[in-house]
Amino acid sequence: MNVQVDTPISVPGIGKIIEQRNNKFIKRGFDFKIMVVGASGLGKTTFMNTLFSYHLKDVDHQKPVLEKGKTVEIKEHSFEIKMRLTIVDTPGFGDRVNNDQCWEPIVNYIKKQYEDYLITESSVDRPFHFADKRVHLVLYFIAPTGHSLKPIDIIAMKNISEHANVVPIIAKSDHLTSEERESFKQRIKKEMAFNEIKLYPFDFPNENSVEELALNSKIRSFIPFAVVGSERFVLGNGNNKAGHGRKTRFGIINIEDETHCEFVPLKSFIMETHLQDLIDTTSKLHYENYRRHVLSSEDVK
Ligand SMILES: Nc1nc2c(ncn2[C@@H]2O[C@H](COP(=O)(O)OP(=O)(O)OP(=O)(O)O)[C@@H](O)[C@H]2O)c(=O)[nH]1
Ligand SMILES: [Mg+2]
Repeated sequence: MNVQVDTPISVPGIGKIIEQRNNKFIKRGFDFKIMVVGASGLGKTTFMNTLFSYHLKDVDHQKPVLEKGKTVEIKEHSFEIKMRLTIVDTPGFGDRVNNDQCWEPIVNYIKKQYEDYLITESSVDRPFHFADKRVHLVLYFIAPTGHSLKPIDIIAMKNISEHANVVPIIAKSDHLTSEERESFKQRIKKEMAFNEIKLYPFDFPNENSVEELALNSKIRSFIPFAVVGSERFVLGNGNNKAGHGRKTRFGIINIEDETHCEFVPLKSFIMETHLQDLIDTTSKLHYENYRRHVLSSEDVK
């Protein structure tokens, strides 16, 4: 993978900072684990295939990265592309009779990775380098209803965000007009603030530079990112370039065209501008909270 800083999320002076940060990081080699969560059939698997096809297709030009069709179990798929990338695909919410606690297997999975990490880290003969299997980013898929968040989304995001970096996205945003998309975004933002859902990115004013804080607030202006996924290549017409896209009755949606959806800024955010910060925040904030909680409850025993 080539981590070049050609970000559409531009903030003056940020390019050099990210480049230096990422270069150091890549030399060391690192693990990155991304998980997709949300209601059934919202395009989670398709979106991962879209996002990573650019990096992984070279291995096999034909096959999508993840198996197409309904996802029926939490499943890890690992790849070596300078970073050790793991995608965790999960079955959609809403498939079970009782969906009240549907976020629980997700939280259990995240905590299990912390538990394993803590055991390895605390062992007497711990290896100098060991695999980091913690989840660094949870992309939470919201249905493009245009109305408001569903109660299940609020409770799921609230619970998951206590343990990991959560970034919500509006799935299948080709179902919304530009106006609907904008007002839906604003409503979701308000509902998330009202419900005190702690979303990534987090500001650490003592550690972050002015540029990094400006970049975080730019990212917040996008959240929830409105995206479209596609495993297919479409030919361009008129002003459209060829690229990943969807052919609809009304024309072609090119997912890399920023007037169509926010795939490009989201890709840049995950793979370039915030890659290292996602890993650091997992370690310094979420894992640390877990560790403190576990060790302090052991003290009590
Ligand atoms: N219109 C539209 N359709 C999409 C989009 N992304 C995926 N789809 C279609 O939606 C259907 C479901 O896609 P999946 O990727 O299997 O959805 P999923 O969320 O992984 O589904 P589960 O694993 O069952 O939860 C497929 O027919 C996709 O082609 C999108 O952005 N827009
Ligand atoms: Mg799936």
